[in-house]
Amino acid sequence: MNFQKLTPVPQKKELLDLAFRKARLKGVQKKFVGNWLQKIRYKENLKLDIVKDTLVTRLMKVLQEFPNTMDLNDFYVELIKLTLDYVELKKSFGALDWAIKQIGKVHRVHIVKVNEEKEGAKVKKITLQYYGRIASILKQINPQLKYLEQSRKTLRKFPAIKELFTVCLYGFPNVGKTTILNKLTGTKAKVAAYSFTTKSINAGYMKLNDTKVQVLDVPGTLARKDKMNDIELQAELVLNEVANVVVYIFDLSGASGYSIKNQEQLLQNLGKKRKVFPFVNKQDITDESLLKEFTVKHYTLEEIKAEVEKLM
Ligand SMILES: Nc1nc2c(ncn2[C@@H]2O[C@H](COP(=O)(O)OP(=O)(O)OP(=O)(O)O)[C@@H](O)[C@H]2O)c(=O)[nH]1
Ligand SMILES: [Mg+2]
Repeated sequence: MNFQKLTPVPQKKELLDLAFRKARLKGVQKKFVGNWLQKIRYKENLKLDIVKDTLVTRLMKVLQEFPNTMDLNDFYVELIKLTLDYVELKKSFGALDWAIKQIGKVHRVHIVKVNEEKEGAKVKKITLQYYGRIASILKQINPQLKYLEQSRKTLRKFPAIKELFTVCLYGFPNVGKTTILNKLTGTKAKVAAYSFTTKSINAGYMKLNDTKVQVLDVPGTLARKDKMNDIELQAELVLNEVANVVVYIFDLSGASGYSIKNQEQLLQNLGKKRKVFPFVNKQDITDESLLKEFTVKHYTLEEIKAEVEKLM
């Protein structure tokens, strides 16, 4: 699923401006034949059609583009539930559906009116009434259009996760997860000298044994289950739903600001559900004595790659 490509959800004003402008232009451009009353009727019929078609097409496009949770894998369904109001989202789709049907109804009613009206001057009034009804339908779904656009902006930040063998880089903020991702996969994700640089999940790919392996860099977590923010919850979700292997990154240098004890605790919290390979980063700025005293069995990146190859 490619959430990045979702087009912005058009809002009430934009939709009305577009539909009415198109109708006006076509009404002026097109030559109509017949007597005076017929010409007016044709012209107003055309305007009514254009407004309906423009709006219905746009609203349908929103419905078609948004992901259907039925087609998504568990990871994305969970992520949607964590980051969006799922009920509100469903309601918004319902509201758009309702609007599409309403527009169709109002269109049919006014077409009949236009074709039955005998006085030319009144035909134009019917079009104006129609515009009013259409505007009021859109006004009613405006909160939902807003919610969908807000949701799209959230969805756009979802990682594009593929169904491949997956290595997950995990550890406290600022320990160097993104740096390792870039090293392993040659991606250029943002690295910075302060915590919480990574605000969503970065993905990169490397080849092992001629097979593409997905490497995910998940945002630093403080591991307080009760107080986790959306991003931290995303990290948990990746660990539970997607990761085949975890590379747990230590920073013993003190630069990241987390004690070695806390880092060991977070490693233990990972449990034994999946294979975890500890890696000690920032060795260039770490006291040699600390490295010597460190008792957790750890691996070099080359060793980790070799271990992963065995597990694939
Ligand atoms: N000296 C040294 N600095 C490193 C090393 N690896 C990473 N850094 C620095 O540590 C800082 C944090 O690195 P990131 O890769 O952004 O860390 P992160 O774990 O992704 O951080 P968050 O996304 O905030 O959780 C940056 O300033 C890096 O340049 C290393 O091996 N040696
Ligand atoms: Mg990072």
